[in-house]
Amino acid sequence: MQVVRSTDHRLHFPTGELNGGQLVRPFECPERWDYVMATLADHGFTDLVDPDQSPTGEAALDATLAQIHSADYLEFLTGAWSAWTALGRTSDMIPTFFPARQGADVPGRPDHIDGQLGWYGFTCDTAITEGTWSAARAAAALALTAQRLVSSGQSSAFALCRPPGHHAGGGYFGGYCFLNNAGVAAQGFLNDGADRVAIVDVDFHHGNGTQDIFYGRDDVLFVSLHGDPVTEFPYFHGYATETGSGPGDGFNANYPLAAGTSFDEWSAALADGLAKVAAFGADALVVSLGVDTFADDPISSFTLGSDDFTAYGEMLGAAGLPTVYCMEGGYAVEQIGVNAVNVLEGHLSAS
Ligand code: SP5
Ligand code: ZN
Repeated sequence: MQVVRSTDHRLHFPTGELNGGQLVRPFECPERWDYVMATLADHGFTDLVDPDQSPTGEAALDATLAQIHSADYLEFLTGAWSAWTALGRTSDMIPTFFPARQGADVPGRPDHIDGQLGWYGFTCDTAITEGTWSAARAAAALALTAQRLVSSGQSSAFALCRPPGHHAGGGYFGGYCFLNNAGVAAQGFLNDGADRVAIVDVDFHHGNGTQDIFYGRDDVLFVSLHGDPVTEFPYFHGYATETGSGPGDGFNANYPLAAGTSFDEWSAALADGLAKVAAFGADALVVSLGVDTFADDPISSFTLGSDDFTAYGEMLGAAGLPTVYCMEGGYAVEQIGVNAVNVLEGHLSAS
């Protein structure tokens, strides 16, 4: 399996994250990438690929981003840091002010950058820094490059995305995410001729951004297994009652699971989700690969052990679909390499 990666991820590293009322060192940190790379090397994943950042590649990325994010949101991300520093500010950008009720009654986007941060951001756990836009673009380029490899005949590929993407919606950032990398890969498959694409999100947190992007569409089936939003981030979405809207009704499947969920219960939900993928008749599969379901993850509450990651990688591989894996969360930093690589090895042994 080829691995698409870029050192540009280092351009994004905020100094702090607001967690439980305190500014802490971000859980989503650059060392995560180092541990995954080191474990990949140890396990013989040595076919490393650069993202396509040629002018053609960049143009393809822009075209695909425009299909899943709004133009005004992309423009905001592009210019956010200059708008911030124009005020003489030098610290990381963290949203402070939000429209009540998600802006339902707000006449329009404010002009001040502080207002825009709350307009486009939905959390205070995610800061924008000088290099965030470049890093987020590079991560999305990894996803698109991995998809291109698979559409051109590889059976699977791994995009080592950082920052992650599944909390980024059509017009918002948060949950450490800015651009929806898995959404880019899914849209890329459709653009290259697939009729139906399934996204299976195994990150501990609900992929609210991916759900948002594809909620009204019937060409992308979204399946997410996650901590029950009654008690877990992102709190406001991820309920089983959210099944899609309009033509997308029936193409969104959420599996909220209680704190303490074991691998037996979790894998039963995955089996159910994969049966939906099979019934849907997907031409390709995108996996939002967060490994924060691990028992020792510092911000999550499931109980998977490292061997369980191999077991569910086999289930994903047995689906027999052309597959792109996009890295999402996982914050037990020293174990995220082995957990992620176990999934890839499980996939390869079963496909
Ligand atoms: C990509 C991804 O995994 N993003 C997750 C963002 C979660 N940020 C908020 C974390 C809230 C943690 N609450 C800790 C509760 C400890 N039991
Ligand atoms: Zn997560």
